[in-house]
Amino acid sequence: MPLSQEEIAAIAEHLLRAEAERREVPSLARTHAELSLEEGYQVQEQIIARKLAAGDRLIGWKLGLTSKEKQKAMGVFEPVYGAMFASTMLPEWDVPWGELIHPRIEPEIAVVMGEDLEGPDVTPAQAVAAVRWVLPALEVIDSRYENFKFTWPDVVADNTSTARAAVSTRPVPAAGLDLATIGAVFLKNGEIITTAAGAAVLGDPAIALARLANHLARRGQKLKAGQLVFTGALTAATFVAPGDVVTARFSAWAP
Ligand code: OOG
Ligand code: MG
Repeated sequence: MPLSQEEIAAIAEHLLRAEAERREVPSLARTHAELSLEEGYQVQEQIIARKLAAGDRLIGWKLGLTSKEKQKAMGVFEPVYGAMFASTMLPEWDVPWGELIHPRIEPEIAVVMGEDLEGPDVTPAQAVAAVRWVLPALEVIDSRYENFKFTWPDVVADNTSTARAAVSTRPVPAAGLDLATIGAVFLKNGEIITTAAGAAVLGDPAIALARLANHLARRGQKLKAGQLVFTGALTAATFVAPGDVVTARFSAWAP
């Protein structure tokens, strides 16, 4: 049975409360086994609306579960789309432990749109042509669900675990840059955890960007010039504890 608007709103409230109180909650699959993907996005839209009503600002969007490594790690084999807010962005490269539940960190290629990009039927070539800047980035994800255990609709409802993120202060012009062959080395406390290339993201982050624009079109939205997009982690996320130092080195920015 489809959920009522009241039930959708109640789930959004429940997840926002978990975030505010830094408390993990059981997977919705346990309480709302019937939650559909469409309803997951409706919950996410409620969360976005409530954050904006509380004074936050939408600064862009993200994809998640775009790499095989992430999909295998989380057991969800489809990309997901979520929103990023002014409050998501970290002013310093410091994890605010006291504000989070059980953060994990992952390396991403982020882009800044130079032009609006509106679906449907956006191609990867059109998507990449609308990008102005490319930025190496780290995303701090913090699923509101116990032990990061979620289903596809669950993670969508939870705004795809969005918590915090940081981007490099050294943007590189997108023109002439092949996103698929950007190499990345991901380190924790000086040890290499994983290595990857941009192609880990659905074959090319440009494909991810086109899929995001087409997804947004289905939801009556578009990518706007100036918006930031996180195209999805290149590798599985790493657990972190206070004192850990996580670094991502990207080839386009090699010294
Ligand atoms: C879901 C969010 C995934 C990514 O880049 O793959 C994500 C999660 O793993 O908690 O942000
Ligand atoms: Mg991510």
